[in-house]
Amino acid sequence: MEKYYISTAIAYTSGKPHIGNTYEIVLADAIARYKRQKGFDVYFQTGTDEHGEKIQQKAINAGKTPKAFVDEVSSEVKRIWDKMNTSYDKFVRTTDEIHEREVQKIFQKMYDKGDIYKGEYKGLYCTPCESFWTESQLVDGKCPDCGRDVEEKSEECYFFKLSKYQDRLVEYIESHPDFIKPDSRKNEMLNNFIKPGLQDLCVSRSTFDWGIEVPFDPKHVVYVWLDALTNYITNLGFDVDGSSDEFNKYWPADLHLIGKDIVRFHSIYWPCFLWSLDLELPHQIFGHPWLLTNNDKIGKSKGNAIYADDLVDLFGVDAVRYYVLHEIPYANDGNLTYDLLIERYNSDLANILGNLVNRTISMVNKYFEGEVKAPNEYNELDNELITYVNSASKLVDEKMDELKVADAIDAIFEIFKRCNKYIDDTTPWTLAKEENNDRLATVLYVLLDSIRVGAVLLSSFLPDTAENILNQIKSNDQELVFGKLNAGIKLDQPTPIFARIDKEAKLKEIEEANK
Ligand code: ME8
Repeated sequence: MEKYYISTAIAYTSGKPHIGNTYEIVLADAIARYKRQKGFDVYFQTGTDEHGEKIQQKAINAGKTPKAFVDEVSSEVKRIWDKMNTSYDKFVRTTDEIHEREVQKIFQKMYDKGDIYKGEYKGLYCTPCESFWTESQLVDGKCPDCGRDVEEKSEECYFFKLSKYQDRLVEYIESHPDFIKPDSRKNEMLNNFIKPGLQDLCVSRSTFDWGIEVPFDPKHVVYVWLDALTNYITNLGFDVDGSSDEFNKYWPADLHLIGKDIVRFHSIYWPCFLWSLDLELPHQIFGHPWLLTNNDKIGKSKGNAIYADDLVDLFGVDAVRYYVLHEIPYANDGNLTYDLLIERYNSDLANILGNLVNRTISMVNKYFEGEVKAPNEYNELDNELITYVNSASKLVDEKMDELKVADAIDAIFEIFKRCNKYIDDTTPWTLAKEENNDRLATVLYVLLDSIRVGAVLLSSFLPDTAENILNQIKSNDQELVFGKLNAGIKLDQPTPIFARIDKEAKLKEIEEANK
């Protein structure tokens, strides 16, 4: 069985993850589930990034030890990932003993090899981003990543010889067009960061101690990005002295799914660290766009953060999954407001999907006492729908191969849209009135089995909804071709999915709750 290793970024344990962070795990989950459905042996890893000055400061502010603080936040992250019904195989923490031990061995190996050396760093430092910047990288004198103030800082530190790998990196990226995606991010990395010249990277800190100690110089802790990036290999069993079978099976990763703001760390530092360890590079780094709320960047400190668990309580898991998967285009930022979410919910989930399933099963009950009748001859109208249904799986594959998840969902919803139109065109109630039971049987069968194929395809994206629909039509047939539903089975009365939301009332309820 072909393997597929997918990872998300590991979330900072500086606070509760907002809906933007949660978008990433849901996106990864959809891809992981899709790959499993395609027969891949998937390893899906996520987790939390727990060291560094920022987190230490947060813990102090909260009156807690760093460890107690990160334990709490990490379990909150995990709780939300679970609430979103994500199917990760491993949740790693950078405070895991296996990780800490291996990071020390990695640092030692790089040092012994001559890739890490001791020096002094002077520069402009952004504490929230834990990054040093050069004057020319600043934007309006501020941190180019977060826009906050930077301060002059100088410290003794260990450097990683990034410069040594510059030519190899340019050559690699240029000869592997799929390594950094989307292309706009690749070009940005090459032209703005790599080609202008890579400076050696300060990979230790001595001004705080919440980190992994440098094994041969314990007043230093390992730079948080060297610590964090290696999560992709340590928990899987990479070992400087001989790695586990699991590691050898799954590495290199097929996809590191991360946000656009951290593509730089993954496409510059990470490859060079891996080369230093004589490891292969991951096949792809995909920098997804951001989710904005009210068209504004979400910031924990801005007070505009929307949290996934609150949304789930209001709308249900699959409605939230649907929104984030469908409304964030491949390369541009997406926007989330309660208003938009309710609109999408009503137009897509309630009207197109929920209503279709409900209507169809109701008609089977009304006209045939719940019995699924065998179809008779198909006419042109039937064949038109059936042809689309049979092509949908290929359309989804094409979109998913490019990680165009929203487009893949559109291709699936096209089935449901066409089913609704098919009901309008065939008017089953007229057939019933005319007692044209042969034709009515065919129409209802075409609808039911189109819904079945749609639901099977939907299971990577909205797993609970898909299961619910398949249960209601009493099918566990996973085949993605039309015509597999058994005739003769008896369906119960439908249980509605995605009941319409009264927008005004819901917005009022949210406003009250937020007071
Ligand atoms: O960056 N929309 O952690 P993090 C979409 N610990 N994605 C967003 C987002 C938004 N509004 N805001 C953040 C870190 N993200 C590091 C990663 S990996 C070795 C270390 C994404 O908690 C962000 O781009 O700040 C990142 O991929 C993930 O959420 C975690 O962000």
